[in-house]
Amino acid sequence: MKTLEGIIIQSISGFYYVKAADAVYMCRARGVFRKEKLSPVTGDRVEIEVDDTQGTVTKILPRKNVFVRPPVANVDILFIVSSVTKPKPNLFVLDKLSAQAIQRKVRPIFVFSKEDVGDAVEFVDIYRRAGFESFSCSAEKQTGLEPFYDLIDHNVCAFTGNSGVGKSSILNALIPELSLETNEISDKLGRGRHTTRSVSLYPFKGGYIADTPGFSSMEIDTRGEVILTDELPHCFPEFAQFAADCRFSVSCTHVNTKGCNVIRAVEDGMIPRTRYESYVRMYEEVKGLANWNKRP
Ligand SMILES: Nc1nc2c(ncn2[C@@H]2O[C@H](COP(=O)(O)OP(=O)(O)OP(=O)(O)O)[C@@H](O)[C@H]2O)c(=O)[nH]1
Ligand SMILES: [Mg+2]
Ligand SMILES: [Zn+2]
Repeated sequence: MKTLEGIIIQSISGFYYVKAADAVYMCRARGVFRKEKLSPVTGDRVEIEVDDTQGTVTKILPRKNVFVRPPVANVDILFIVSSVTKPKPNLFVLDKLSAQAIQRKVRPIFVFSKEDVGDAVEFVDIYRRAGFESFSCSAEKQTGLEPFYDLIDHNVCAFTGNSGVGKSSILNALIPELSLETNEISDKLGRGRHTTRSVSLYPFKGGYIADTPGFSSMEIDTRGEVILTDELPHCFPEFAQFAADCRFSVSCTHVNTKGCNVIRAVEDGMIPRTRYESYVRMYEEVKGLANWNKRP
């Protein structure tokens, strides 16, 4: 029996595959995690006790951050992937995912895939105007993939996005020997078929990329990932330079407020309107909750 330190590269039905000292060990988690309501996730740095190729995860090392959906830890960059068509981007979902990334101090980057079958310019532009990195690509035609090489360099990155947007296809284009399973989206429903079933890390350029199971748009409820109204404006960083000049700056919620400079910036075209609309919708969703929490 020896103790090693490693990283969880995959977790499937109760088993954790831990890469440590150049080997991969199939591990179970120590029972105590369940009692502590703590479960190891892909991306976790862990201590394991092993003999031969099997072992036990005995300790989760401190996390930089952790996402509930997809379950992945210690992420530097979150690639928020959507396809320009089939399925079409749902900007509210993208804005929610990026807000959750920012709240965890993870850098969100917007990727518009399948540029071979639709026009990505409008979408790419919204997020560039909002100050984010944003680009389009095609896994099919192998175009626009260069930014991944620069960005992934020594970082841990994760792909997220609806089922069928082409996350696994992009990974296959970047690392052809992976041959990950991909599937046509359903013609009838116009959605993906939930092909990828677990979160897995693949080594790339000194870092890792995580492929994750896509979700359906309906399923973007955010249990356990609520952003309260106080924090919400910070999750829309493009508001900051304007928020400073709101008439009642400290207390301005930027929602139907007289003298709000953020609203003015939206009207002047300085902040993309879709971003502001997502902000208001997220604000309305959590408004009651924040008040309840603030009660003495
Ligand atoms: N035209 C075109 N089709 C693409 C492109 N990338 C992926 N596809 C197709 O889109 C479908 C879904 O691709 P996947 O890679 O399985 O999507 P995914 O995001 O991994 O889906 P889940 O694993 O279910 O989350 C497949 O039929 C792919 O061939 C692209 O750049 N252009
Ligand atoms: Mg997939
Ligand atoms: Zn304001």
